[in-house]
Amino acid sequence: MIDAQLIALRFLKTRLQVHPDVVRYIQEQDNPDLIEDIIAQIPPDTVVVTSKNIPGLTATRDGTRFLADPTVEVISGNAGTSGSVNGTADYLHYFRERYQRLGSMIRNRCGAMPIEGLIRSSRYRQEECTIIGMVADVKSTSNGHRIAELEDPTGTIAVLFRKDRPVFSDAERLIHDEVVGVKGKLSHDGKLFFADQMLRPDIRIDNTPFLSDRPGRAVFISDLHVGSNTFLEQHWSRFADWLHDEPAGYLLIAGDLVDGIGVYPGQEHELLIKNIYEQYDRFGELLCDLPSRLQIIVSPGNHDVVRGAEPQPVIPEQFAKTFPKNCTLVENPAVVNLQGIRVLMYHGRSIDDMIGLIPGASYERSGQMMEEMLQRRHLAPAYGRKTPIAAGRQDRMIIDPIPEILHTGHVHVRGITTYRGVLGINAGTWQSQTAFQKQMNVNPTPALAVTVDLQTLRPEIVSFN
Ligand code: D5M
Ligand code: FE
Ligand code: ZN
Repeated sequence: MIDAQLIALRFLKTRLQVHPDVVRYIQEQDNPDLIEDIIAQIPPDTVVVTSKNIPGLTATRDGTRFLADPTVEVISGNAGTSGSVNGTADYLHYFRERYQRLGSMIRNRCGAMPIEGLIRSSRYRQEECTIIGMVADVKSTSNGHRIAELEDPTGTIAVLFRKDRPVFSDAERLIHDEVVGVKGKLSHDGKLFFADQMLRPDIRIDNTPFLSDRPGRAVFISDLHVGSNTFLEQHWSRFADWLHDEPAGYLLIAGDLVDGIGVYPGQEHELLIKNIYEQYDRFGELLCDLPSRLQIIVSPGNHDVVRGAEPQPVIPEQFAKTFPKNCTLVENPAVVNLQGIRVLMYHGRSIDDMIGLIPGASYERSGQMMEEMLQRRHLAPAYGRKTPIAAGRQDRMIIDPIPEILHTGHVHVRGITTYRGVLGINAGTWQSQTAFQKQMNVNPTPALAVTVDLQTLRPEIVSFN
């Protein structure tokens, strides 16, 4: 494999900086001539070499689009699709499917060997090869290296990521149950695999978002927590007034519509509306006060009345009696199509788990958390922690197709990011800090909305503080 530092140095010699994505791409291609090809075709005045400078790479869009007009098309996450789990057979199917689908995204970029075949034969010892596995376990050694147990349908192997290798920064962010490829060499005795490089399913570096061919604006929010005494009703009414003059066609709400009942200890002392039906009635009234031209898309979160296990079903009819007609109820997660722009809505409970597992991750950086999801092509990689997942036959948490926009919530902290052409939006909350959040050291950024122009995908933050 070509050393990352050598690649960077070669570009520096030509007074060029190089984006880490390009370094990674050159390493994956394992073609040293590519560096000279890039340099030969660099336009003058270039400072940083990006994926646009790689010859032969052209803008790639994921799939074809059918332009839903004027209504919103729900691609996945329609009512009644969350399903139940039927015993261990479904559970096994779930993980096999997760492995196959995420593994095939990696296999497209490298030829991988089955783990069992690799261990059995002595032929491959000390030869560079690639394996693809699900992380069954991962921990640090007493010397500060990282060791992971990778599992594929044929077998398992211990993989060592040395702390003095560039691959270590990827290995530090390994999460249980994610699927990764590892390039490296098997030890003499066939018991340990030494990793040189890690490949995640990821988004292609030439991924280019679809743009709407006609004007359109969408507004993104989440986490209203109606019914809580910390719901910011005055800020909300300012938002409602603003919407009357804003030429937006769509309003998307990514969960925690109401505060719910009995969600956290002592919640009853912080509820203004202590009846769950009345909480949804009030939420519906708030939506009715918004302009009727809006298409409103509503998905649930962990405070909502539906089961906590993801995918979460749509808000049941008996709670949605006051909701306006221009309101579409979807599951969590869901993919919706707005004028060809695909939006993946996910409340974001898994962010709690990722913050505990990824060094340096924090609630302040919700944008980075969305990048971590996109790199793993999975909304909730770690199974069996704080995020309950209903392991039905299909893994609905896999990020496929690639959306133009990933819309999350839950953390109550605003975050906006663009990762390989995908716009990540977390608009924060409409609830001020609760006593519980104070205790947890969560510092919310309330009363913000994010608007996106569907012709440019440019986001803008609007504050109602
Ligand atoms: O989550 C609101 C915020 O509070 C979000 O940043 C996660 C955080 N939170 C929620 N529950 C917990 C627990 N149990 N530990 C630590 N942090 C937590 P919401 O879903 O609106 O309550
Ligand atoms: Fe919330
Ligand atoms: Zn939440």
